[in-house]
Amino acid sequence: MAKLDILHFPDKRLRTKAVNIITIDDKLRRFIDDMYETMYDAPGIGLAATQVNFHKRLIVIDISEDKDEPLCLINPVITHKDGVEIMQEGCLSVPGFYENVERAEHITVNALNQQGEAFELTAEGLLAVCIQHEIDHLDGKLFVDYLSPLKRNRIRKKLIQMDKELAQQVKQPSSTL
Ligand code: GNR
Ligand code: NI
Repeated sequence: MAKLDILHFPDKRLRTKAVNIITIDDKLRRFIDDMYETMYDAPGIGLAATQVNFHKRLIVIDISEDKDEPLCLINPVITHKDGVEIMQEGCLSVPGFYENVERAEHITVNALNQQGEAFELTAEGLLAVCIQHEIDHLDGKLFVDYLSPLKRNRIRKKLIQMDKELAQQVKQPSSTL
């Protein structure tokens, strides 16, 4: 198992549109395990492959309190949406920022599991929000895209500054200062 690096907004690679997965083999299953490790370690309730610079249609989710209900969706497609729900969202690719986003309240999604078997899932509440947030990632979309340009630009500038400082800290660890 390995923890993967998560890309941060405004990294252009987060704008890549992911392609469908054709072969579900042991190599992919090992990668899915790495995605779970990365998500649980972060910690987050979901992770899209796009966020770890792998541009295929794959997401992992676990919204359970005890972090024991892993859910993997390969090539997910939303076949039905209804209702409207506003929820405060965060994103591991936009660390430290939380804003209200409007999504569908109920969804039906079709996907493949880690064994390559097709399944259908209906979701509402946090799970529905999370699935829509993750599928957006696969399409190169981020929750900040739903905010005003003013808010988005403020977040962009702060994250560029934060990542610059982080890179400096890596070059000069406190022990050597
Ligand atoms: O950990 C996460 N929490 C979250 C909260 C509200 C709405 C969506 C999310 S997903 C996010 C993890 C993440 O960035 N997934 O792409
Ligand atoms: Ni996200």
